[in-house]
Amino acid sequence: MEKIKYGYLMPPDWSLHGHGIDQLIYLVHIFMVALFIGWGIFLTIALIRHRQRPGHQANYESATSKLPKFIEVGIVLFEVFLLVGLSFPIWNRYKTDPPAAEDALTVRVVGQQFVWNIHYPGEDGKFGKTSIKFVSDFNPLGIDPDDPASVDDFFAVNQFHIPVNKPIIAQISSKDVIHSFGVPVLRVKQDATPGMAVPIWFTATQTGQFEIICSQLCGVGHSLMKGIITVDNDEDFGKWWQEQPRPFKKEAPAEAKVDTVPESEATKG
Ligand SMILES: [Cu+2]
Repeated sequence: MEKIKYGYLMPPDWSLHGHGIDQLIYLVHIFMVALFIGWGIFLTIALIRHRQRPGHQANYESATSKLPKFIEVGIVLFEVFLLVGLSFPIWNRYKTDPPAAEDALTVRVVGQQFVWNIHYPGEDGKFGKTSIKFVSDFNPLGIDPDDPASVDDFFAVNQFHIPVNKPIIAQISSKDVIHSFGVPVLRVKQDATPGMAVPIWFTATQTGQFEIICSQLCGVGHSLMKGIITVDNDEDFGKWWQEQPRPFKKEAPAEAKVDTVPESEATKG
């Protein structure tokens, strides 16, 4: 995988929705720098002007200037504007307007100490049922092998392939502790909580291989909990999709066996 050079600024943004998030982050940084410089100047003036020296006595009456109060009120108003005026609309646009399921690829992303399991629904678009009783080394997601919807399902561990320029709906969940599904270049971050499947959606605009990182301290192997998200063009994605083995496909169709039963036996009873 080619190493992404993040540099000193933000990682590159290769998502459709990330622009607003980046703008907000930059704005908050500018605001914080302004606050830092302002408070630094205030502190320096206070230290020099009110230092101890002969012939000066402390004044126990508080300052009468209204200026600090106005500045404080101004800061509070600006923070309210950041939250209500800017953050809420971005959140609203990003979080409350899911793409139509027909236009999107829906996958399940299930965190586990310390890997990411990706469950694809196969051609029928339906996920096979899952249950804890089917979980094994070969079936980490516990997909029910007898559910008809499982036949074309497949899963991948730490390898998340998606097509470029297509909306992806990812149901984020966890098998054990709280993880957090994070893809910096797609501006995606969502906690993975056991017992919950939280849908998120995003559209990648650039092909390539990027890092999935767990963004929530989840145990001793937390720092190793990295996956790779591969954004393919449609052709490569189609090829990859076809190549994936379908572990729950029944090799011998049931009809073939019926043929071997003598007709007299089959019609008995
Ligand atoms: Cu984790």
